[in-house]
Amino acid sequence: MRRASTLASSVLSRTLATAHGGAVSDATSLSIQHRLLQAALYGSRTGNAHSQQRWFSPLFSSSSVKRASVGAAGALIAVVTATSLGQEVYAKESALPEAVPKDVILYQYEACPFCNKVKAFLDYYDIPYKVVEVNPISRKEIKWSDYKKVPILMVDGEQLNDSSAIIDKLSEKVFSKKKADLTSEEDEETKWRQWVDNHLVHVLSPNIYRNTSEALEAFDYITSNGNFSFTEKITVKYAGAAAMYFVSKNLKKKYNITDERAALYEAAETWADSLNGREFLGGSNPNLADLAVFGVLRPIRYLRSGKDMVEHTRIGEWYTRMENVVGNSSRIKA
Ligand SMILES: N[C@@H](CCC(=O)N[C@@H](CS)C(=O)NCC(=O)O)C(=O)O
Repeated sequence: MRRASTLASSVLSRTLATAHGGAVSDATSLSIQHRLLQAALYGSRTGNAHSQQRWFSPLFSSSSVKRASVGAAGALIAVVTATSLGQEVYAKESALPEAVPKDVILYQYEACPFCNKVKAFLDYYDIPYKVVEVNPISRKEIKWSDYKKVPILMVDGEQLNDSSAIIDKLSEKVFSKKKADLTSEEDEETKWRQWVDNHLVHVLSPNIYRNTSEALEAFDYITSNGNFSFTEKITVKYAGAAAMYFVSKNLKKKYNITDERAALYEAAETWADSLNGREFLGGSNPNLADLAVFGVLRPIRYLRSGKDMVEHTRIGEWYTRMENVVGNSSRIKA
């Protein structure tokens, strides 16, 4: 009990530091965001079959996907991906086998938007990866690292930090692309990737933390999911609910958001406009910006906020195309 109250005060004090603009604000709020997201995701009951499968059994799903190689060009192979439900068919790009790193390990929180951004890239390009789920309170799984956030990606023994930097580095490795050789399409891609990091991710937290019912639904569920000890599970449920109040208010102030749902809808509409009639920002295939937007939205898509977003904006069709083209996870057993 004593340990529980110590944990509670630790979670709460980290959160209060956030609420008062302390130095740990982003790290703390995102840590708690992870817990909330994870809980709410697993608690989601009305998501479509595709997403349910992804979140409830992401590993080794027997393939409902038919893939047929339709030729190789340069470093890329186009692969046709079709779901067993006979949904739309999209060309999927894969790295040539010899360019794929042999040993990839992702240190992550299951529902962290930045981690999901990296996973969207790995899944889309069929790069096999193992996952180490980090305990967000002790972070003992990354004790060995000087960098204390997730995602951390180990690629054939090399440590890569920060989602966008990880994706840049992986793209270079797998596609031999240099940033200096940007075409105008890649310029657009860069601009929108920055929009994801500088704007979109900041709109997500206030929506997820919006009110006690959304938060409590999530925290109820989190007590039975995630990488937490027994004591932590009990503690996080109560300390987390209290913490949410402060985190949510602080984040709204920090990012100048008055109506969080309106801000989310506006971001979704802005993204829909950016497509300008194209299937993806990248044209007939997703580019890194498509993957970034999809990755950070994936954890919230089947929460109340994500459902509201799809119901009230034009982002839904693009999102469904992304689900189809990204396909099953390329995660392998650790
Ligand atoms: N800019 C980083 C942000 C990473 C980040 O803030 N991750 C959060 C989890 S969503 C984190 O690890 N926070 C530290 C903590 O939980 O203590 C990225 O894009 O990877």
